[in-house]
Parts: sequence; structure tokens; C-alpha cells
Amino acid sequence: MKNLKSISKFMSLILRHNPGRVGIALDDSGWVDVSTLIDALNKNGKSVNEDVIREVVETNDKQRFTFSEDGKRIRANQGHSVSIDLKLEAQTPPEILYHGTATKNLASIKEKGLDKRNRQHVHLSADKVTATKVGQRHGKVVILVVRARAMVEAGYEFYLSKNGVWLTDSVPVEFINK
Ligand code: HQG
Repeated sequence: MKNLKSISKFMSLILRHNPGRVGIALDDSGWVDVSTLIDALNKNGKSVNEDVIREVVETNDKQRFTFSEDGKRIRANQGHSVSIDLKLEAQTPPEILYHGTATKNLASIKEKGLDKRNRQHVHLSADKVTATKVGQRHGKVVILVVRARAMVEAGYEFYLSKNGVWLTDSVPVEFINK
């Protein structure tokens, strides 16, 4: 059986964090030619062809990747640490968004608000279930309530990634309730 999960994880690493690991570069919006990615993966121990890449994209549990409209390029929908501009249009978020984090982060968040750390954005969820899963990755989970609409009224911008993750640059502490 093809190990789609391991290929998908490796694609996340390459398309979000470290394209140089397999000797490729992303363009300034995070895209790379599918053929370039396939060649690079094959040279680095992952035996893939276009059908396999398509299956990874279609079956990925969080829809982490997208093909360009012409199908020739591919990128990660969000989660990058490399400096790219997804060129998403600002959108009006729901009144409230959620952020799952670990209790160990709370003191620092209370002091500084939410910042993007290694990634390009702060990631927020429209529902608590998703936020809980995100937070559990870091430890004992706590769900923060972000007054997103109030932030918009104060001039902050929000973006919605293609796979439904709300993104913003930072969340000042006055917009966060526990
Ligand atoms: C925390 C996964 C202390 C923040 C998920 C989080 C998501 C602070 C951690 C996506 C802080 C960063 C992103 C501050 C923020 N002081 N801690 N001032 N500001 N933090 O992994 O949001 O499976 O970079 O609360 O599903 O957890 O990879 O961000 O705990 O969508 O597709 O710093 O990654 O998606 O952690 O997760 P992360 P995240 P994938």
C-alpha cells in the first residue's frame, strides 16, 4: 500500500517549511510546479507520480494542499513558516473565533496576546472542536475566545484559507477571553 500519510507529512514539510530540503524553491505565493515536486520527491526517497499526489491532495484530512486552476502547480493552503504571501483577500470573520492552545502558554499570551510564532499567521478556528484538536497538540488544552468582529471594527484584517482556517497577523490581549 502507498503510504499516503507519510507522503502527505513530507509534502507539508516541503511546501510549508523547508523546500530547500529537496532542493526546490516556492514562488512568492507558495506555488511550485507539480512536476518539479514529483521529481524532487522521487530523488528523496518518496516514490510518487501524479496520481499519487492527486490522491494525497484529495484525501488529505485537513485539505492541506491545493492545485492551481490549470492543475500545473501545487501549494499548501496555510501553515507556512517560509515567507510567502498567499495573496488571500481580507474577509469578514464570524463574531467569535476560537484558538486552542496549551495552559503552559497562557501567562505569556495574557501578557503579549497571540502572535504568529514561527508561522506566517495566527491560526483561528470557527468551531471549538477544531480549536480543541489544534490545542491538544501542545499540551493540556485551553480554548481562547477571540472577538474577531470587534478586531475588524478596530481595523485588523482576517483571511480565510482555502481549507477553512481563519488567519490574522496577531491578536492583542484585549480581544481575547478565556
Ligand atoms: C502559541 C495545525 C505563548 C499558540 C493546526 C500555539 C493549525 C503563544 C503556539 C495550525 C503566544 C504556536 C497552526 C504567546 C501564540 N505566548 N504562546 N504570545 N502566541 N502562542 O503550531 O495555532 O495539522 O505554530 O497558542 O491544525 O497551534 O499542521 O500554531 O499554541 O491549523 O495542518 O504558540 O497547525 O495544522 O503553535 O497551529 P503553531 P497553532 P496542521
